[in-house]
Amino acid sequence: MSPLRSFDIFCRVIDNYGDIGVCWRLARQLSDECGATVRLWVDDLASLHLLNAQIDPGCVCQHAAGVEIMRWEEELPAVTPADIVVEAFGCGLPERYMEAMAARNAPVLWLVLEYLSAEPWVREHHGLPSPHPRLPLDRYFFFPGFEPGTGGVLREAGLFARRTAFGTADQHRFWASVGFEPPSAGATVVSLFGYEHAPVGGLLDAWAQGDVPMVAAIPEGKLVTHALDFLGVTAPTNCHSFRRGNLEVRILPFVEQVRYDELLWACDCNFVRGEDSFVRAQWAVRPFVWHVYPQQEGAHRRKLGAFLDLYCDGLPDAAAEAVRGLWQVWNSDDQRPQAVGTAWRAYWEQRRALEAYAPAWAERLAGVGELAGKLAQFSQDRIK
Ligand code: TRH
Repeated sequence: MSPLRSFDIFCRVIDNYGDIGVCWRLARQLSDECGATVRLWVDDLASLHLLNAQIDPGCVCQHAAGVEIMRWEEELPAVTPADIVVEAFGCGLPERYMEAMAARNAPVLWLVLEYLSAEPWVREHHGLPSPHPRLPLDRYFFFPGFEPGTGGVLREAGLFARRTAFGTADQHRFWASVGFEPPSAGATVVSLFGYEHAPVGGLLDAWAQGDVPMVAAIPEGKLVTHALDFLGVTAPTNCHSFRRGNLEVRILPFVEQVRYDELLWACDCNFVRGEDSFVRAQWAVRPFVWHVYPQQEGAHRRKLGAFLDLYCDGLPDAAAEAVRGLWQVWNSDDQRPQAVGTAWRAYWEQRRALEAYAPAWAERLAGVGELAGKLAQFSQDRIK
C-alpha cells in the first residue's frame, strides 16, 4: 500500500480513558505503520497525559510519537481539513470544519469510527455509506469487530514479538518499576481493572479465604476505593500493599499506555473493562474477565452476550460454562458476595483449558485483520 496522505482524528473524552485510548493508539499506528500524517484533536488533554506523560495538558498544539496533537476547543482555528477525517465514536464534527471539508477542492473522506461490538449486525453495517443530510460529503461507518467482514481491532505490528520476548527478568523489572517485589513463585497473580459497581469485595474475600496465595494488582482508580473498604482501610494511607488471609492486594500506579501490556503479561489472569483494555487482554494470551461498560436500556448486556457466544464457541463445554458463569456474575447487579467467589473457583478450575485456548483465540482474531491497516486500506480504496 502506498503511503497514505493526511488524517484528522476527532475525539471527545466522554469519561474514563477508552475513547482517547483507542484514538491515541490509532493515531500512532497510522503514523508509524501506514506512513500517514496524523493530527489528533482531543478535548481533554489531561486524560491523554495519563496515557503518555510526554503530552503537556496545557499546550494547544504539540507533537508526540509522530502525531500532531491539537486541543479541541469550542472555537476551532481555521485549518485546511485532512484528506481523511475520522470522527471517533460519533463525537460530531465542528460546523466550521465541516464547511471547510465541503469547500475543499480535493474531496475529503469522512469515517465514523464506531464502538467495538461482537453483535452479528456489525458485519452488515461495517463500511456502509451515510450521506450527509446537507453537505456534499462522503461519509462511511467503520465498525471494529471480531469477525471477518468487520474492521477488526487495533494491534501494533510488533506486539506479538514484544509479548514473546517479555521474560521473567522483564516481569521483575516491571514490578520494581511500580514499586513492588516480584510476587512469590507459587502465587496466582491477577490484575483487576473494572468499574466501581463490580462485586470486588466478594472476590477479594474469596481469594483471602482460599487455599492458594493470591496477588491482586489493582490500578489506581475506582475499584481501589472498594478494595480499601473491604480491607477496612478508612483513613488516607500511603501504603500500597495489604494482606488479608492468603491474599495480597497491591495498589498500582496508573502506568503509561505502552506499559499497560506489561502489567497484563506479568499476570496469570486479567480483569479488564471497556474497549481498549478488553482488546489488550486478548492479545496478552492469558485468561481474562471482561467488565462491560454499562449502557442505557441494557445495550451492554447484548454486547456481553454476543461476545460470550463468539468466544465460548471454541472452548470445551465445562470451560465455556465457567467463563459464562464468572463473566455474568462480575457484570451482574447481584451483589451476593458468595456468588462471585463460587464463580471464580469454577472458572479457575478451568485454568489449563483457558490458557490453552488463549493463543488460539488470539490467532483467530489476528486472522480478521488489524484495524489501523484496514482503515487505511478502506480509505485508500475510496480516495483514489
Ligand atoms: O477507561 P475505560 O472504561 O474507557 C471507556 C470509556 O469510558 C468510554 O467512554 C466507553 O465508551 C468505553 O470504555 C467502552 O476502559 P478502556 O477502554 O479499557 O480504556 C482504558 C485505557 O487505559 C486503555 O487504553 C488502557 C489504559 N490504561 C493505561 O494506560 N494504564 C493503566 O494503568 C491502566 C489500568 C489502563
